[in-house]
Amino acid sequence: MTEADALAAAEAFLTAGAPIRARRHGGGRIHDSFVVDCATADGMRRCLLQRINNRVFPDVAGLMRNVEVVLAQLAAADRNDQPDATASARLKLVASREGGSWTCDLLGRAWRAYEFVEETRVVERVDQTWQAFEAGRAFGRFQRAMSALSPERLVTTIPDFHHTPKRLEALRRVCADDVARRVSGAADVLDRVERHVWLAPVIQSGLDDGRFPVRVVHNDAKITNVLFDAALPKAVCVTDFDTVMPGSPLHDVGDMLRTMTSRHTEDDPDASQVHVAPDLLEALLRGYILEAGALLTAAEIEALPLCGAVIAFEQAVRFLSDHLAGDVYYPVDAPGRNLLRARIQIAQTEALLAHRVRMRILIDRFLAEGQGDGAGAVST
Ligand code: GN1
Ligand code: MG
Repeated sequence: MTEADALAAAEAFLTAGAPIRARRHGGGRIHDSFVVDCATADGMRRCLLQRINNRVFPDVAGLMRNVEVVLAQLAAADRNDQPDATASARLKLVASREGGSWTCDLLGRAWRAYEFVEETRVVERVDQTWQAFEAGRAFGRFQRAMSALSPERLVTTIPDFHHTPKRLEALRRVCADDVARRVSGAADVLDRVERHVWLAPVIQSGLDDGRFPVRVVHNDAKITNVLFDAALPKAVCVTDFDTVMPGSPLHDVGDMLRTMTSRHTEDDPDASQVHVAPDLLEALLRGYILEAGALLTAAEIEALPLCGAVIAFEQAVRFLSDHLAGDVYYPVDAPGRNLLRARIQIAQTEALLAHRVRMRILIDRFLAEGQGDGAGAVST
């Protein structure tokens, strides 16, 4: 996929002005993303053009209907929210010339475009305490907005996406096949995965037996899916609605704990440096509970301290499976990259497990503060 392909594809959208240049954009592992400059009478306007990966999302029409429903729900929530609300409605799709929210080119490739959200930035590595607080608030606010949306309104774009036991079964199958002859070289990570298999059913069993309600959640609540203000210490909105589907808030909190409590990226090569930073942990939980604490049931609250370890474990299993299968899902810059990623995630799993008691204390404190004096309680 070249920048020239992207520029040609941009012509199919009603962009503000004429597309004149396309540059590859780093964000995301699944789609090909480009920033397209469009010349208008008032200067340059930009859009984010994405070639949708239809191997991962075969039902592109269903995916894009979901995105439209989610955007409409966010806009409605913003209208009803506080004046200083995080403006999720700033995300807008650019209509295609045919009037839809996406197009298919002559080669059968699916494309969509968003207006570029100017004066924002993505944080790859959380290094400031306020970033964890703001990101927790942003996803908490997102969950609150989605709480009014019935799960039946959305199609399931990827079945069993956070079904951790099925992810583990898939790993076992890839190990048995060993098509890429990589199992022996991954023995250390496989051993550590085995030690933590008890984590696999923790969230899923609660969904299966009805202890945890099924709700519309983001499902990819990682730090790089938050847009921060370019100048001010605040989050503007969350992005990437492709996996917004029925699930559990525990999946989202798990992804937040996995990606926002350590001053690391998923791609750092050195797993020995993985840690849970107490300031980030506290800020994240405080921000999230401030916005979404009142939504949760007693059973969900009970499970919160474990969900980060469950989702880090699941992500370790996914990276490891992909490594053993020969890097067929996640793009890599070199062979072995997915194994390094799996090592980071299993180290994160262990670090999060070691902080369970601390999390329980913090969660109970923030919930009590929210209910006690009303400060920070959910107020819509
Ligand atoms: C993928 O494409 P991106 O970066 O939004 C993946 C997530 C993983 C994540 C790990 C559809 O997300 O589930 O947690 O990578 N999305 C899909 O970085 O598989
Ligand atoms: Mg995603």
